[in-house]
Amino acid sequence: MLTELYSMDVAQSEDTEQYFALGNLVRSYCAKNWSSTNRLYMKKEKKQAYYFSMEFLLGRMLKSNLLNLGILETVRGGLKELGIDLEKIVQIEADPGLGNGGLGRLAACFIDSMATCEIPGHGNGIRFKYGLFKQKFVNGYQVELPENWLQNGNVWETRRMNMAVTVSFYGKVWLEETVNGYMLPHYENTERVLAVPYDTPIIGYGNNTVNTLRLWSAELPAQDEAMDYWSYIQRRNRIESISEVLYPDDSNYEGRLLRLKQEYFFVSAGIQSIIRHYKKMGLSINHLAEKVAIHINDTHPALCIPELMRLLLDEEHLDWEHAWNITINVMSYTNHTIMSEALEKWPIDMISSLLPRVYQIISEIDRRYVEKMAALHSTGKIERTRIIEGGHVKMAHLAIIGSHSINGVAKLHTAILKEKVLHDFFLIYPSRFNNKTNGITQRRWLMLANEPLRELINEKIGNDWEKTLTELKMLKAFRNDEETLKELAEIKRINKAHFAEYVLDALKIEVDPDAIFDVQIKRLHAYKRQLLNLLHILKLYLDLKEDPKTDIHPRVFIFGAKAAPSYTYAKEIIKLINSVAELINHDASINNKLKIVFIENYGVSLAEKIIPAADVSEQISLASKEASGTSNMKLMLNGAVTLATLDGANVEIRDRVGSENIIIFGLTDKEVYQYYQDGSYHSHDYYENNPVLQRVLNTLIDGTIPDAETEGRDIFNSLVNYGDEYFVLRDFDEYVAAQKKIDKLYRDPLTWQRMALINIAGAGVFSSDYTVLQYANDIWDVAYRPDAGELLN
Ligand code: 26W
Repeated sequence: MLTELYSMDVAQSEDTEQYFALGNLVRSYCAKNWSSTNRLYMKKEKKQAYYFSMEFLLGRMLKSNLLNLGILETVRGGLKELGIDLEKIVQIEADPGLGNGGLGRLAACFIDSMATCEIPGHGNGIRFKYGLFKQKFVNGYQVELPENWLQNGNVWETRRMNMAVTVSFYGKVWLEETVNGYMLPHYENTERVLAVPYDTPIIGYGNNTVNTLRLWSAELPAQDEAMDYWSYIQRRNRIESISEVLYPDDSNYEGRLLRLKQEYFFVSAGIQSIIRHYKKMGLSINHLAEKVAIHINDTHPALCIPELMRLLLDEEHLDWEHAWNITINVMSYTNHTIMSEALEKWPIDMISSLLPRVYQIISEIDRRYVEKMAALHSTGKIERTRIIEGGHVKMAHLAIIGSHSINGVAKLHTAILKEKVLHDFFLIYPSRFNNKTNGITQRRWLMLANEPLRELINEKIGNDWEKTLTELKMLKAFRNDEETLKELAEIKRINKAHFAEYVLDALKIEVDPDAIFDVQIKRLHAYKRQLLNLLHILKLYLDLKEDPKTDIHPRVFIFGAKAAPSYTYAKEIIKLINSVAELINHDASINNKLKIVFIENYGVSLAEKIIPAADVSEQISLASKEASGTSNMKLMLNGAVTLATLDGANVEIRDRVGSENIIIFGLTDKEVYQYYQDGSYHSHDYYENNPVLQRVLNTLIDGTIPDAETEGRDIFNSLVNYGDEYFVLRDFDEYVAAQKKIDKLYRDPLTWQRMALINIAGAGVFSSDYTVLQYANDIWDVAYRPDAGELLN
């Protein structure tokens, strides 16, 4: 392959050529299974599920492809014989950061699991030219740089020009009755965009299934090239910008036209290509819902609903009732957040001028909804739930009204949707609501990221768990086996030493692998409360300053977090953490008892390094706000002990490991809602009445923290004087007490390792294999691996 690609032999080649040669080999190795999977699906007319997601946060693919193909060890060994280190060449691959956080990574775990569980399921999204911005710290401030991940090419994708489709924007539309009585739309002056698919094979683990991730790129259609030069360039730039950048917002709605264009672009292209493919099987459009399921990952692809209606009405000439029936049966929707600032709603003017025909259809869906509900529900409820209201189109309402299934992502989250956030809808459509607790793939997050742990587990209980993760429960038999617990400790120590090397190399910070590695890795958001973590660190710092003999086990606090570039408050928190790190890491009197490591540019590849090295998993969001969380699952699977509020999936983690093996603190969701109801939270009182907390908060404004005056002051005010929206001060004491407990437990190594072991043993239910099987069974009604049925509880 090296010779074919680069006309050189191994001795002459460098890492980059070796990486691309190997990548090409792997791709051709799976090519046969890829086409035979497609042929099989076609021949058997298998129902297909399509996961529509704005984001797929894939991470590097070379090793996961090798693992799933079952040739990781063979290739590693073969390369070694040639004097090549696999670990070195996998680093060459750009980490495709086509997602912000949890939602995008979930989509990536799901497509891996669908292929593994032999579910005919594929991803559909956008081939962003630039991934999520690259984060750099300059003087402690976050600076965003472009992430040009495609610069050196992408071995995994195949451009399929013959499958390109056209997506139309703008223009005028009017309806005209044809001789056979159809109302047909006529379009004038539309802007046409060519959507070109790039397909990536998604390889199942230990089987012959290879599904497809189809990502769309926006290009100028060929016939438009006959224009004058400058108009051509301008138009090309405008069109190509559609698939250029991923919006860096997480849980924050940005009402921008380009974003709406992106959403319609991949929705329309995806649905057109699904229908085209469906029709190739020669089936009548009337049976579409028997062969196709479309999943809407958060509201970003909610235009799937009017777009499918448009195609069924205008192209297939179905009548409204019939088309609507099909649409509801095809569509299902997952909600990923209850944060009101994340709820997408588009101004009528924007959507009606960009997508005139789609807007007509949305209006008609809304009109019929109101009409139908009038006899059944109060006007108040109808007004609160209709799609078009207050000059906006509410995307969540559209998604709910047009889907047969609406799910939350953890038990608590789904309960809150039913009882609070979507209560009106729950009363209207009770049977549509269901829960699907998130999951993670054990292949990337244990088998690849933590090879020593994988080996130890295999030694103890065999390798059935690799296919059936709940088998990890067998580890419980070793809970009192000192030898196993010590081996577990050794592995953690190795992983920590490994990560410490990276930290020294990349950040020039020396950390002690015998310290507690306390990890909070997730997007920076006020509700996730990185600030609570920081206030506790400041408390320890003050304790040590006051009495250097304060008895605490040394700690390394590890943060990884990007802030949305427009989220000023989150960026201030980043600067503050970095300033506190400056202060503490360079204070000799602290005697290395505290260190702060804020990893730059946190993403999938860094997560793979950090998670195996973690002792403590910080999951400290304000109860009710974190829909599920998935880093909590990855960290537990790698033997970290969770320090958590009863939020999202933390509740289910507690149920699995028992209260003795997780440290829970803080308000419950019920208490939070109670506070909202009686408006009785006054953060200022906590500042006034709690001297320890007061002393800690004062460091934000009294010059203790270097070079962060403005940030310190703003953050102080937000907590003390402006109401402390996320109850940081309220939960402070309980958090400090919980951290003390961690300190004590850690100093008893056997007890600690027993907790770690029980966490690993209990993590089995959080495999995304189970999650996707439940989607396949309960929502999509598609087939799956015959022996997987028993995995569904
Ligand atoms: C429109 C802007 C925008 C962008 C992204 C709004 C909302 C989002 C996502 C829904 C944010 C997100 O990633 N949510 C996370 O989804 C994970 C997977 O279900 C959950 O585990 C996290 O708790 C949730 O915050």
